Amino acid sequence: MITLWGEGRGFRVAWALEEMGLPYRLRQVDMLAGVENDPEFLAINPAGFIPALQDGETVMVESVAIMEYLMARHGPTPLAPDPRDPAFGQYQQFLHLGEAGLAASMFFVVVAKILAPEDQKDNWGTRKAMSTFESRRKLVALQLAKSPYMAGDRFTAADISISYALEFARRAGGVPLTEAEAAYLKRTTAREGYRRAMDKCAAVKAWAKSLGEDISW
Ligand SMILES: N[C@@H](CCC(=O)N[C@@H](CS)C(=O)NCC(=O)O)C(=O)O
Repeated sequence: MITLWGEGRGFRVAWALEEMGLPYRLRQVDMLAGVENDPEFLAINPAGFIPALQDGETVMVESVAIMEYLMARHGPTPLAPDPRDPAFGQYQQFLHLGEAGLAASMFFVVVAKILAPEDQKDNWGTRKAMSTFESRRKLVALQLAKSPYMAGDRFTAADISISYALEFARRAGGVPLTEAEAAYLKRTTAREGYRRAMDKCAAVKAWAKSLGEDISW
């Protein structure tokens, strides 16, 4: 049985698992209580961040890498286009840009907003993180002007990666979405796989509910 450790970016992994119809259990990791109090989790990821995945002998971290692992090990799946598909380059680009360009940049804006001393909340580093997020976001806007999904006309794991990042920016960073982004999220989050992942990820679901999102499915 596959075990997913932690929500947060683990939501991407839960969504991919649901889309693929793979059975798994979600082991909650309470980051606020402090991972130093969770030796079972530290044995899985000694670096102490979420998510992590355990699949038999395989233990790994990094949400996008975990999705790539699941699609390769347990696929084939329509979530990953064939490497000879003309859309493969765009797919790979947005799969990684969702984390490396968008969520990773926004993460530093959000933690500064929540945890930094007042005079450090808006410093050079947080402004740079925000401008990096905004520059990568332009590529998403250009893609959405051309096609409904990141890899063209069908939903792929790149959309899981990008949708997570946009939702994180909106929910945690207070970033207002453009009309095109909102319409895109309406498409991607209407999927059964997203809804099942939300039902599994109790903390993400409670957070969305507290923000007044319509999660009545
Ligand atoms: N690039 C990583 C980011 C992992 C990450 O930063 N996770 C956050 C929660 S979503 C975390 O555990 N932060 C605490 C820390 O880094 O110590 C991924 O995509 O999995």
